[in-house]
Amino acid sequence: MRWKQCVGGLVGVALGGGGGAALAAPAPGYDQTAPQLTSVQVSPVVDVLASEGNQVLVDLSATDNLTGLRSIYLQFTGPEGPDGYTAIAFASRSLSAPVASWQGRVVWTPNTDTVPGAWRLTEVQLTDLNGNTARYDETALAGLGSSTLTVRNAAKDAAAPKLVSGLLLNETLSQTATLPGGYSWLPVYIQADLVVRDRVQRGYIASGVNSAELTFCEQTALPSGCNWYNQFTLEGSVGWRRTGQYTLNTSGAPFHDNAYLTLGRYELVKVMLVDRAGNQILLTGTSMGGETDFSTMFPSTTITLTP
Ligand SMILES: [Ca+2]
Ligand SMILES: [Ca+2]
Repeated sequence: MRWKQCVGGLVGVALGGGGGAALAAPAPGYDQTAPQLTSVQVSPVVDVLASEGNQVLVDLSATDNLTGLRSIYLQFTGPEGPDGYTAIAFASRSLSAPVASWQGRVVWTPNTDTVPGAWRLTEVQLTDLNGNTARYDETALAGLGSSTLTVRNAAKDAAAPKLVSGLLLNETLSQTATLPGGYSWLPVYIQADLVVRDRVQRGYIASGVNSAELTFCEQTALPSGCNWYNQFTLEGSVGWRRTGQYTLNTSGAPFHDNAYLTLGRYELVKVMLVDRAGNQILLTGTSMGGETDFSTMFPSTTITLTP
């Protein structure tokens, strides 16, 4: 077994035959040298909604000593997406015949799901017909031309939904209530409607509201104003794509889900909204030290649990 160091630090391995016996040396003149990148140029701006200029064009020049350049692989790194992960994209090209000297183009086509913002070409790999691979990182690429670009994508939803208003459909719930006509063990639900807005732009279905969660907690004299041992939530999801303004129904069964709940007055303290692109916003009520005054959006913000 023979280890060899390729350009850019990638380690490759060449295996000989012989079932573990001493390996034969490569034939004289055997190509063990990876291709070399001599220049790189990335188109600086791409707009995914443009009819022209919606592709990232990467112009490259490379050479190889003997067997010839066979394939090119590119990796792009973008901004952090709404899911909290850094966006990554790839492009590659195989040449129909290996060449000793090559000038050409590799294309990456971002789409309406691509995270907009500043992107970088962070890796180029060149492989010759013998499998020797040269790997160029971001630092090496910066010395060979241009490697940064901007992706414009007005179709990508990067904004969290907005809460317009809300209405608590029940303001009291009795511990001994039963569902009319139902078995005694069936839960009795509390419901709230939320009017929520999520964007539409340029005729594209951007994202749309996906789900909401309301948290109520028992009012206490604690400094936080909230007894977190006594809380319940109402939840709702849209189930299909709805953009623009939409009334979302949420519900929960306080006594069924939390048998330990004490009776008394519970205050709406948090609203979480999530859209289909994963953007989310957590609104915290002023009673909890937050910035959202739910009393300006809801006619009433309390639910009372009674005997
Ligand atoms: Ca070579
Ligand atoms: Ca949105």
